[in-house]
Amino acid sequence: TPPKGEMAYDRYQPLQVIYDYIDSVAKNYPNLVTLVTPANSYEGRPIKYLKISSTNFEDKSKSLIFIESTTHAREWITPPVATFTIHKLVENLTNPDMLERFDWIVLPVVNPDGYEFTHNSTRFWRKTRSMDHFDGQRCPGVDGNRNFDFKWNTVGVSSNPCGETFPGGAPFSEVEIRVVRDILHENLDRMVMYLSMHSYGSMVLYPWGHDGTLSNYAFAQQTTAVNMVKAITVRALPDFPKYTIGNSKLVIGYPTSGSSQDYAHYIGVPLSFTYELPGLGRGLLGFHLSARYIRQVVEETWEGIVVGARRAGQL
Ligand code: ING
Ligand code: ZN
Repeated sequence: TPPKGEMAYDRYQPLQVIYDYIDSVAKNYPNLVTLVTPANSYEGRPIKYLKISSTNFEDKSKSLIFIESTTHAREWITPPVATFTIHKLVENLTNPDMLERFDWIVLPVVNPDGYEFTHNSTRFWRKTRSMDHFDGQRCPGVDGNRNFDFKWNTVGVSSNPCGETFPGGAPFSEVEIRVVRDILHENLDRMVMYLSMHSYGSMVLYPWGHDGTLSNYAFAQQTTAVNMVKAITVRALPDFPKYTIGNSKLVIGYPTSGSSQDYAHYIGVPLSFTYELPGLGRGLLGFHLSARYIRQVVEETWEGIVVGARRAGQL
């Protein structure tokens, strides 16, 4: 039987089940967990995250790690990774150093409107569902991972509002992305690592995405990523794709501007990674990893997070 409160990881869950889980964790562990609902999405759904601390989060005495997922609606393997991280920190603390040494913020669904849309209407929707951008064209949605204010709207974006990588009418036009921005800034002085969960491709990526150059932290980023991937690989299924590591432009093969990974690093987070979690198959099918692999992916990814945290704590 699963430990107290654990969500089911044998199927992909709608938003309400994820939110019920977050709410129940906050209710059952008030000394460890604080639920924050900083804003509602464009369509009015709450955006929820947990602050997790074994001491007092507001003391700001520990280094902090921030994990978010589901900026892109169709990347269904990412919210289970976030809720499983919560589970391992709060309900099943097999790695007590993770709470002794760090406070955590976990935001499982950055884009609740898009996520619900993929469940109720269009499985492979990527963007938000906002309709504010300019005149004429009636296409909803902005690519949240092109909406941050670093090199915004310069490369790797679609100027067409109907495009998958439309960066919005202005930087931070999306309320969902302003939530991520505000978490980064509010906790910047002690944030040692930021993980942005995406799928798919089995990659750990780091800045700079816009031009493929390396930051001053490239050595720490590369060695941390290598260690995270080693830990994942120990637990990985032998016939799953092998993880690759590196600068996002060089590894993925296309430039990106306005990404959260680059923005976080630009404002001063030393270790800022994009995880491309595993997918099988090609094209859109890769976003629809069979639910039988959810538990495998969340458990192996947790191993990577633990090793990354330990490394971040040594910087
Ligand atoms: N991939 C990411 C994207 O937003 C990425 C890859 C993220 C590249 C951050 C560079 C920086 O396109 C997916 N699958 O969303
Ligand atoms: Zn993505």
